[in-house]
Amino acid sequence: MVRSRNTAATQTRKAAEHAVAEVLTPDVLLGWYSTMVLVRTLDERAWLLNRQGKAAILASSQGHEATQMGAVWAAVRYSPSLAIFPFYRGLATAIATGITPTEALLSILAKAGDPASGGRQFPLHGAVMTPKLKVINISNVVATQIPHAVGYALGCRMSGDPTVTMTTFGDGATSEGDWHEGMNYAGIYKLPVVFICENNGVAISVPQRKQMAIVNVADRAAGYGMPGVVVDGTDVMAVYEVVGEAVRRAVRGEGPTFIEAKVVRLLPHTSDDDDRRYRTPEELEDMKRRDPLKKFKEHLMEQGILTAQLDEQAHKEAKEHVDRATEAAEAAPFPDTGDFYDHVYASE
Ligand SMILES: Cc1ncc(C[n+]2csc(CCOP(=O)(O)OP(=O)(O)O)c2C)c(N)n1
Repeated sequence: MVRSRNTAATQTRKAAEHAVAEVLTPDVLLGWYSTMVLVRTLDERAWLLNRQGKAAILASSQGHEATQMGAVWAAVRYSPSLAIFPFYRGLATAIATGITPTEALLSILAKAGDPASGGRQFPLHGAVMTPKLKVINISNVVATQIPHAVGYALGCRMSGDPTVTMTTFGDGATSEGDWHEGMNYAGIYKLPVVFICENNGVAISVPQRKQMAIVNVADRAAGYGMPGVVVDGTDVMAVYEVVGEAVRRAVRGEGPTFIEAKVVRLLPHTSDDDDRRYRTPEELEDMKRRDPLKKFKEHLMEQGILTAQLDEQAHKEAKEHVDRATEAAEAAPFPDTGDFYDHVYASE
């Protein structure tokens, strides 16, 4: 049943909160939509801050949001406890875990209050404990998080900790030895790991067809003795369902799952890249038709859950939220030069 507009607007105001669902009611879906609008608005703002010379470098999550958010929401919903090892494109992952837009911008602007690294790392890199889960390490070094995630899952098993471990990465990461070794180990020991490949079809400028002779990366999972599932990563509800099943499988002690979520990368690889050198305008137009936010909006409107008025409200509130976060982050101090060597050398 669709709740009244006022109630839905209240839900919209809670846009940064988790929307972890028992049942996907219209209210829950509106909450998801508002949070996706918030992340998109934040990502666009971060890009602007980069162009103003205030943010050093960014890897946008635009086009990956449905996979990143649907996966975290399902994992939080179905696991008793969750640890996550994401990759650098994870702004939507970060917000879904409970990191606030202000915290994300403190990191993007390299300010001392950055919860991941105190402003000492690439944006959103480092480790952070959020109320709901542990983000153990976000690193720029492609695929290194995969053996880390598998080792963490092994540690949990050995100490009787029921945590499920999730790791996210791109298609290019599956060309790295680290990925193969991690997958193999998790398969042999049936560790509770959910591997999520956010396949946007390119590793910077290298298309998938030049990386592997198969269409679905998921086919590789069979070689490691685990299920390989392909999902439309631009469909948040589809992602929620398959990740939910993979997490429940891990909780039951049945071992790891590999999920290949087909997504689109709507912006260049990073803010330092010019994708006009390797993507045609027609290709980009085609990708925009698969924009997860646009698709979710159309779906909710078709279902009569979202109205033009609620949509406008969600965008207005997201902009206000991001404006406040930008103001706070811009006003915040940079790290003190005196603690430059902290966490680099042992002090005693
Ligand atoms: C070990 C290592 N090799 C190379 C790089 C440079 N590099 C950064 S991102 C990237 C492409 C990764 O592509 P993919 O895994 O498909 O993720 P995407 O960025 O497309 O989401 C490369 C080669 C790196 N950071 N680390």
